Formats: sequence, structure tokens, C-alpha cells
Amino acid sequence: MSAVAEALVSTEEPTREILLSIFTKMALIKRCDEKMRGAIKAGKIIAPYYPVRGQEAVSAAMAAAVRPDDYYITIYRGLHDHLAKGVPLKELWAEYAGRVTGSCKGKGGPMHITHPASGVMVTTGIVGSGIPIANGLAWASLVKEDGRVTVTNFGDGATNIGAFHEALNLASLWKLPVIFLCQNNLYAEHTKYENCTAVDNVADRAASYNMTGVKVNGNDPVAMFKAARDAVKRARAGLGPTLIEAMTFRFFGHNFGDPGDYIPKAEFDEALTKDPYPVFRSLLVDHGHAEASDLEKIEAYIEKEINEAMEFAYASDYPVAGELNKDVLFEEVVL
Ligand SMILES: Cc1ncc(C[n+]2csc(CCOP(=O)(O)OP(=O)(O)O)c2C)c(N)n1
Ligand SMILES: [Mg+2]
Repeated sequence: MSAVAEALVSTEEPTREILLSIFTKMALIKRCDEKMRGAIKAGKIIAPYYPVRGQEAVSAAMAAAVRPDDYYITIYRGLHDHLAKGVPLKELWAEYAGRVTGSCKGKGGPMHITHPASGVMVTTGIVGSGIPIANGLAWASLVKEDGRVTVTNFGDGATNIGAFHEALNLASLWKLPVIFLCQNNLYAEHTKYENCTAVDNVADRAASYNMTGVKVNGNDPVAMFKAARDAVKRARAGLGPTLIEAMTFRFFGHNFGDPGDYIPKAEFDEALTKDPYPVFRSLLVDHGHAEASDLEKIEAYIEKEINEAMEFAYASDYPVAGELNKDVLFEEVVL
């Protein structure tokens, strides 16, 4: 890291307000994931779903470090990123349910959630494909001088795709305001990290591209927030991209229906002891940041909001066949 970049690294602790905003987002993500799995089981939602339970802290802390107008790209396992970045609950839930009131009018579904007003520009099911698109958004921000930062979220498996390497090289060369956020949950589908990746740490790959690489405990919201904040500062200061490797774990299978029985029991049990939600919840109370009753109020509010969003979604219509070819091409580009 250059001396200028190092000067931007801050040891300042996040304020109580930031901690509670991260907790609120984590609570929303956790409960939404639980309800989504319940809704699929009950046949209320018929869609592919990639559970996010266990990865709440990465998304919640990253989102606390960016501006509302910053850009996001994420993947099929994206519910946590969508919620953290602020896609409205009703539009999100309606899109999962394939209804006209969804963020993509019910035509995209969970694999393609897009909501420019909250900065979520692309959600993709093709592993690694969102990473170079982030460069395009970041390049646009440089040209337009809008000061925005683009965060692209992807898994550990995506770092073995060519597009990842090409994108990191170009982003570093052009000093693009991008944050490459690898959510390393140790598995790519059913394959363990070390069985498909030649380096011990994804973060080490940053060195090949003359870029800052940081490995962080993604289940620790404070550590994750600090790493995210530093990366955002570097990007906004014109110092270019950062690769963050956030270590985390997913507590359910790759997709809904996968029992995840390829994960050794000892590894799973060990990960459960580090479940970010209960750990952070206790920390907030133990360190005097909140009373348990404050957190219960937040959880009750979230429960109500999600229930309302579900009712809203299920009461909405499905798109009609005539909508099929609409919104496919955007013909006029206004710069
Ligand atoms: C280019 C491409 N190859 C393969 C797949 C099939 N596939 C879907 S998800 C996945 C695993 C990706 O793992 P990772 O990047 O670690 O993300 P995670 O699912 O763990 O969040 C694979 C191989 C795909 N969607 N796209
Ligand atoms: Mg993975």
C-alpha cells in the first residue's frame, strides 16, 4: 500500500449509530432469508433461491460504508446485498414472487434483481460475469465525475474465472473506483475452496495486479466495516480499487433443496459457534451499545415490515404475456 493510501486507513471505531444500523440490516437479512425458505417450502414462492443465512455481516457492514447513490453488483446469492443496499422490501419480495409490482415488473426474478434507485445495477447468475461490468460503471463515474464508488460482490469460486483477473488488471491500471468484494464462504457449489483454488488467500491475488488486497473476518461487523470504509476512502480519493476477501460461511446448502451434506459436521458445528447474528447481538448488549429490549423492538418492527411486504407481493398480479418483449432493449442512451 502506498504512503498516501496508508494515510487513509483509519482505526476509528464505528459509532453506536453505525453499529445499530448494521444490526438492523443483519436482522432484516436473517429474517427475510428464514421467511423466504419458509415461503418456498409452502409453495408461495416458486423460484430458485440461494440462502444467505450466515453471510449477513459482510453485506450489512459493507453497505454501512457506502453512500446511497453508490453502485452495487451482486450475484444469485444476493438477497443480503439487495436488502443491505436498500432495495425496498415490497418490490424485492414481489420480484421473487414474479409479480408486476416487483423491481423488474416480475420479469427478472431473484437471479436478476435490479433497482437503480437504490444503486443495485446488476444481479447475475453467471459466475464472475458481474465483475467486469463493475469496471464499466466505475469508468462511467470517472467520466461523469459523480464521485460514486462501485462495489461488486462475488463468491470465492468466481476468483478462478478469467473475467475476475481481466477486470482486476484493468481496474488497477485505470485506477477505477471499484471495490472487489469476495464473500468467501469456503465452498463453490459443492467444492471446497482448497480443492479448486491454488492460493491460500484470495486477497493474495491482488498483488498480481498492484492492488491493495485485504483479508478480513466477514462475520465480524466491526472489522468488516473498517475494511470497507478504508476501501471506499481509497476509491473516492482516486487511489483505485481494493480487493476485499471477507471470510464467512453459509449455513444452508448452495441452493434451496441442497442438504449440504458434503460439509463435514465438525466444520459446520464450528462455524455455527461463530454465527454472526447472535454473536453481534450479544456484543451490542454486553458492550452497552443497546439494551436487549431495544434489539427486540428492532426485530419486532422488521417482522411486521416483512409480513406486510409478503402480503403486498401475494396480492399483486402476475405480468401478462404482452409484457414479455417490453423492457428488453434500452434504445436511447442519454449521456
Ligand atoms: C460461468 C459459470 N460456471 C458455472 C456456473 C454454475 N455455478 C453456479 S453457482 C456456482 C458456484 C459459485 O461459487 P462461489 O463463487 O463461491 O459463490 P457462492 O455460491 O459460494 O456464493 C457454480 C459453479 C455458473 N452459474 N456460471
Ligand atoms: Mg463460495
